[in-house]
Amino acid sequence: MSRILITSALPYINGIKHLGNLAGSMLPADVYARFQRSRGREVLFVCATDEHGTPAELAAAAAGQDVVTYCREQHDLQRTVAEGFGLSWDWFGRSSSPQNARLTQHFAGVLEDNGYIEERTDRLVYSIDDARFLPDRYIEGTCPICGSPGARGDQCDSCNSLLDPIDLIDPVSVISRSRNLEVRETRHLYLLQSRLQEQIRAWVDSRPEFPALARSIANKHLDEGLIDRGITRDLVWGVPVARDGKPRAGFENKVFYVWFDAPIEYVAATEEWADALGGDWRRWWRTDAGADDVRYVEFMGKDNVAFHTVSFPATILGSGEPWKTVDLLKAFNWLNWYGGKFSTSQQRGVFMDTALEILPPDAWRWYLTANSPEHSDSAFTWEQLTAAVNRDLADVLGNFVNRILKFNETRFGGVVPEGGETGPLEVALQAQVAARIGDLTDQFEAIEVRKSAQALRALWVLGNEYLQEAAPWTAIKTDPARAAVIVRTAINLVGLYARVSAPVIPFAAEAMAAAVGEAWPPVWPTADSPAELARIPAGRAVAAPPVLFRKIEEADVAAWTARFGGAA
Ligand code: B3M
Ligand code: ZN
Repeated sequence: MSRILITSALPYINGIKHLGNLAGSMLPADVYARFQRSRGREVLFVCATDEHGTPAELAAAAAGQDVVTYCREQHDLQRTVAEGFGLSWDWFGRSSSPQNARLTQHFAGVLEDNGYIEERTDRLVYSIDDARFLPDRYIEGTCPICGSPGARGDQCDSCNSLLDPIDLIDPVSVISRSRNLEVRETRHLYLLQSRLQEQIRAWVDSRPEFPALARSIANKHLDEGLIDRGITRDLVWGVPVARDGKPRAGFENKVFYVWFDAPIEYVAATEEWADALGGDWRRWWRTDAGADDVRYVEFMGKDNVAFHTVSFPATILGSGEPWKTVDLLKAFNWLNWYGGKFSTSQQRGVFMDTALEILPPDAWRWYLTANSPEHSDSAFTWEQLTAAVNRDLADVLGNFVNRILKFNETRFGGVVPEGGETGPLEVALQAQVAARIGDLTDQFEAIEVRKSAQALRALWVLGNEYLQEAAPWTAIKTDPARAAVIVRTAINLVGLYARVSAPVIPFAAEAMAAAVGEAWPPVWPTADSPAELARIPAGRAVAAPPVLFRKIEEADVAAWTARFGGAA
């Protein structure tokens, strides 16, 4: 499989995302995309803002903007911070695109033709004071399943259950806080997931690459029995309920539910990309157009897994059309924030925009990769962040790079020296480098995020160990030719580090590559470590980069704690 399609969960449009969102979908997806590109694979990495539904309407109202303007502005803001973090999407689309409207209406049409959509009369919560129905997040109350207060109409954040607004205990309108609510009848479209139960189970079973977290969430829903879901809402902002340009009678004031059209945007974003840049989107998504040899990998937080293992597959499989489905669904747990969760609604934690005000992107990328909420929840702490930056990046990697390039400047005039033959220390180094590159490659391939970081750090450590043992500062006094071999070898390690570190810390990696004249974008090294450590030839001018990683001081932590909270 030489082509890889990568998507990360589409960030909601309602504001800049927090570091938990970054750590649990966008960042690991980007690391994987960068790794696979450097392996020479054809990669298409798409994302988009998820713009429909009640969260968008509510956030626009809170911002005093019309929803169209709000979404356009927020999309641009999210794009800017994503660029700041180096997220290398091939396309960052919008679920409000015409492509998505067309595709969403198409899927609904064929699903209905195939008997998987029917119109039902619903009994829904209507707010008399607001003169409207209250779908999803327009209503709050006590969770009927776990009893926690503040559950939203569509989902309980405490127990992660998907909810039906009508089941909420003691409900209240989010618009007016009115409790003057009643149940009224209205017509809606239902996706008959119950009829697709066995097909979806067979499909999940046919995905051997699903990691445990994704599989267990899928099986939990399948074992409980799939229920039919309303896929339209009484809202104005969304994909109109229409077919072939004709609005559906009785549905003129309704739109498709945001979770129906959002995953379809993965496809539509690819179409947006093709329309804008002249690619062929079918080649990535239609198995009748070549997508059979695409490997499709999705990244998301665990709260999104049910939608991607049950609801979206219901759409795809129910269509009976030859669509590509996900091969590997990499799900993440939560990054917690000091005794609770990061929270967008409560502005608790550090958000992507403010994060970049206090530290460069690579510091965050490294910390969030090394401490990824991968196989269990992980806790953000300023101490761990400090350790990751100061010890790993500054002391291990940055120090090595600077030390050797500075030494080369003072002793060899900044030109890679020729010297004599490599000796036993270099042979031993080559063997270790080969083993560790092999391990790192395996961990990146397996999308073992934390283990990738460990393997990368293990490679960095080799450089300092080698310098410690080889001691070029001693050799230079007695055996300059020997010192030259050490320096040349260590400079080659810098070049190698630039290439293998690029998926995780692309900015520093590019600075390192530039320092030693390595090509960019980087090419992943082979297992032939003698050759990999002899790429940078004698005679090339190299220069120490400006400080790669500034250390975090105690005063920084004190200032950040005061600004963002989070005391030990
Ligand atoms: N926007 C949920 C979230 O932001 C949602 C993901 C959509 S993926 C198709 O967590
Ligand atoms: Zn609950």
